[in-house]
Amino acid sequence: MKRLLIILSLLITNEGIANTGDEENLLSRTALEYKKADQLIGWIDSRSKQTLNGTWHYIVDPMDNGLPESIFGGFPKNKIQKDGMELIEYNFEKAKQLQVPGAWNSQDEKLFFYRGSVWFYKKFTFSHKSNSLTHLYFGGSNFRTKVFLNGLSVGEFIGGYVPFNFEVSDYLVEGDNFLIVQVNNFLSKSTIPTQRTDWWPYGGLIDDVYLISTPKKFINNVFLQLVDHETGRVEVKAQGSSNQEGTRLIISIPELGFIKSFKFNKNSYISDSFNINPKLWTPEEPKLYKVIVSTQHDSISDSIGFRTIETKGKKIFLNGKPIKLKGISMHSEPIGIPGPAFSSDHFQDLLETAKSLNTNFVRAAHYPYSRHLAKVADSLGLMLWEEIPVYWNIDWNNSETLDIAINQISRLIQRDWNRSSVIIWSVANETPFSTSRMKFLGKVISELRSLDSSRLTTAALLSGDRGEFQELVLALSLLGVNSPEVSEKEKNIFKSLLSQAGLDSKNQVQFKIEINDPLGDFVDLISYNEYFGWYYSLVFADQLKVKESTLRKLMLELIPAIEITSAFDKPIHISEFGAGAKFGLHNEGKIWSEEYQEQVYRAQLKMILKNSQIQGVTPWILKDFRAMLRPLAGIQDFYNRKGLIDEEGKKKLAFNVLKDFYAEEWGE
Ligand code: GCB
Repeated sequence: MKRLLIILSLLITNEGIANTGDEENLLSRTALEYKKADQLIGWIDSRSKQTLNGTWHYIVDPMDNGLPESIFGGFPKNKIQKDGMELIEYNFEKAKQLQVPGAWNSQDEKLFFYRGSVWFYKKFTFSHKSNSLTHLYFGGSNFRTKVFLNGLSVGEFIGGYVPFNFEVSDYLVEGDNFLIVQVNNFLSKSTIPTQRTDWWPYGGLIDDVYLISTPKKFINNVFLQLVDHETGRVEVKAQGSSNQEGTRLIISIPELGFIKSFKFNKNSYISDSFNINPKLWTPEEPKLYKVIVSTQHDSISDSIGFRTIETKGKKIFLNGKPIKLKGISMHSEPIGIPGPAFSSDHFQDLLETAKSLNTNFVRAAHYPYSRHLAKVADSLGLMLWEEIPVYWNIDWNNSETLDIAINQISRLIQRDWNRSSVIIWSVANETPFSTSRMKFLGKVISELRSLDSSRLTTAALLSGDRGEFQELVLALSLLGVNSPEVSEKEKNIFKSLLSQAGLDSKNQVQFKIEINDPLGDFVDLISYNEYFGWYYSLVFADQLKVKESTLRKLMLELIPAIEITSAFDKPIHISEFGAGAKFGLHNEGKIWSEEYQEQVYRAQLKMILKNSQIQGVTPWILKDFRAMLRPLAGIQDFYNRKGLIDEEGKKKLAFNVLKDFYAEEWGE
C-alpha cells in the first residue's frame, strides 16, 4: 500500500499538482483558488441573451467528492468512457434531471431536507458573435456556487439570492459546450443567512441562468432616480466597462421629449443629474417611461417610473404627500406550486393576491427575491420593502460574514435601483442588541447609503426588556383580577403580583412599549415585529403558573389598549404581527383555528387604529410557507401557518378582516 501511495504521489507531482510531502495527504490535491464574480451587469432585460434555463442533470454529492482537488480529478472534467476501461465514477449524461430555475428540495423528494452539495450539468451550443463579450449570468444560487465551463474553473460566488456574473468569452468554444456548477446550500453560524431560519433554505439555481452578450465597451449599469419631485431633478450614476474616458453617454426619454448627453470620466464613471417633468409614479397610476441609454458602442433600455419617497418627523411622504403603508409580508414561494418563486407569473399571482387585500405595499421578507418581483410591482403600483437575510443572531465579529452581507445589499441595490416600486431597503430582521451587531449593521447601512440615498432604510427591530415584560404581566394581572372568566386560584396569583408591585385592582389597565433599540438612530423607519396574542402567553404561563388559555383571553382583551411608541421622532412600521391558523380548522376559541387568528387580527388592528405614530403595517404573512422549524403533524406539517391564505391559496377568515380594515378604517 505504501508503495502504491508513493507511486501515486509521484504521478501527482508530475502532473504539476502540489505534493505536500506528508504521507497522509498523498492522495489529495491542493484546493483551487477561485476567481470572484465581476461587477454586476444591470439592465439585463434589454440585452441579447441566450437562456440556459430548462433541464439540467444533477448529481448529489454530500461529501464534496466531485471537487477538482479529489484524487481522480473531480466532476468538472466531465470524463467520458472511451474504451470501457477508465475508472470514472460519475456520469452526468445518465444522471437524473431537474428544472432550472428551481430548488432541489421541491423537485426530488429525497432532497427535501438536504443541506449540502449538488452538481449541475448543462450542455448547450454556442456561436461567437464578432466584437462582443459573453457573460455568464446567474440570477441567484443558494448559497455557495462554483462554476466550471468546458472543464475550466470560471469562479466562485458566496452568498445566496442575489445575481452574479462572470465574463466567459474565452472559455466558450464554437458549437458544443458544457457547464458544470456545484451548488452548496449548507448554512453555518458565519453565513448569511445563518444556520437557523424560519423559512426553507432552498438549494440550487433558484433564478434565471443566461449567457448575456455585450459589446466590448459596454454600459455596465446606470442608476436613475427622481430625487426632488418639485424640481424634477433626477440623479444619474453610470458605470461603463473599462477604458471609456471621454465616451459620450446619451440618456433619452422619448415620451417626455428628453435627451441629454454626459461624458465618462477617467474611471468610465458618471455622476450627474438632469431635470424632467414626468407624470409621477403612484400606486393608483403606476406610470412607467421607456428610458434609453446609449453610447457609440452600446445601447440599453428599461421602463422606469419616477417618484420620491421620504420621511419627515413621524410621517412618510410619497411624492410630497403623506402616505400610509398598507401592507402585507410575504415569502418568495408561489401560490399552489412547491419551491421558490422565480417567474413573472409567480409574482403576478402573489402580488395580485396581495393587492386584493387593498394593500399598497408589500414587505418582501427576508432575503432578495428574483428581479421579476419588483418589475411586476412596478407595473401593478405596489410599493415594496426589499431585505437581505441578516436574521436573528449571526457571527457579528466575522469579517467574511460582513463581506457577504455587504455583497448582498450592494447587488440587490444595483439590480433593483431603478424600480420605482422599491421604496425601502431593509438590512436586518430581529437582531438582538450588541455592540458588535451595531458596528456590523452600521457598516452595511453606510455601504447602502453610498449606493442609494434616495430611498428609506430600515431593519425589523425587537423590543421589550425585562422591565417592559413585567409591566405587561401587571397589565394582564389587572385584567385578570377583574375578569369573571378567571379562576379564584389564578386571581390570587394576579393579586399577589399586583400587591408586590404596589398596585391594586382599581388601577387603570395600561401598557406602553417603547422601541429604543439604538439602531433606530441609523434608520428612517422604526420597524417593529411583535406577537401579542401569539407567543408571549406561552412564556408567561410557564413562569406565572397560570393557564395559557387564561393568559390568551386576557391578552386579546389587552391588545387594543397597548400603546407602541418609540424613542425616535420617526414613523413606526409594524413589520410583523400574526397568529397561526390551519385553513378549514374551526375550533372556536382554540389556537390554530381560523377564528383565533381572526381574533388576533381584530385586536391588533384596533390597537393600530388608535396609534397615530404607526404609519405602516405588514402583518405576518400573506401565505403559509415552508419552514423546518414547524413540524407539528396534522397542523403545520413543516409549514408556518400564519398565512392569510394557505399554500394552495385558500383564504382564511382573517383575510377579509385585514382587507376591510385597509379599505374602510385606516385612512391617510
Ligand atoms: C418572526 C420572524 C419570522 C417568523 C415569524 C414567526 O418574528 O421575523 O421570520 O417566521 O416571526 O412566524 O414566528
